Amino acid sequence: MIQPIKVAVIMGSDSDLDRLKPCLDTLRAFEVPFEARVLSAHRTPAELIRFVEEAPDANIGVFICAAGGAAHLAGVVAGHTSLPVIGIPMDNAPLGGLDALLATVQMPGGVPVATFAVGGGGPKNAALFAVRVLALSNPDLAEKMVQQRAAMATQVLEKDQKLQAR
Ligand code: RP5
Repeated sequence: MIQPIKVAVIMGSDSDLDRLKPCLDTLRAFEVPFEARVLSAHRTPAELIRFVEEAPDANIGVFICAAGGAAHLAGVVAGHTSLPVIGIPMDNAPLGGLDALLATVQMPGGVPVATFAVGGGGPKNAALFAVRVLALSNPDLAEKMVQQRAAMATQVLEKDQKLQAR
């Protein structure tokens, strides 16, 4: 039996977990299997690299990496894999996330990290982007994505009608 491709969600600390809830909830909503791990580019470098190198054997197809402060997690992962890497800068450090945004997004040419917004829709959009990557080879997932977009549009139009009826 063909195993579904998984998403690896790596966070630099368990203090990132609450902010990642919209990301994990979105993956659950699409019934995308994922593995969530706390692994740090700085505190557990050897374990992180081992996990990244073993990922293809674990049927992992996409990485989502969330870190704050000196957020090197996504970049280090991207340097050790050819799989797509998505970065989410966390805003739980004293500089409010700008530090993490710059550390995540300013990658050298040749080592891409698809970087999403600090706070707001960032964690959710990171998950939706991972779903879109997997949907390229999964027609069921592609159909769910179409349905999700239609449902979102319906919700907005309902709100518009309510506003006009006031
Ligand atoms: C980063 O440092 C983590 O991703 C986290 O966002 C931040 C603070 O970590 P803790 O000191 O709360 O463990 O590596």
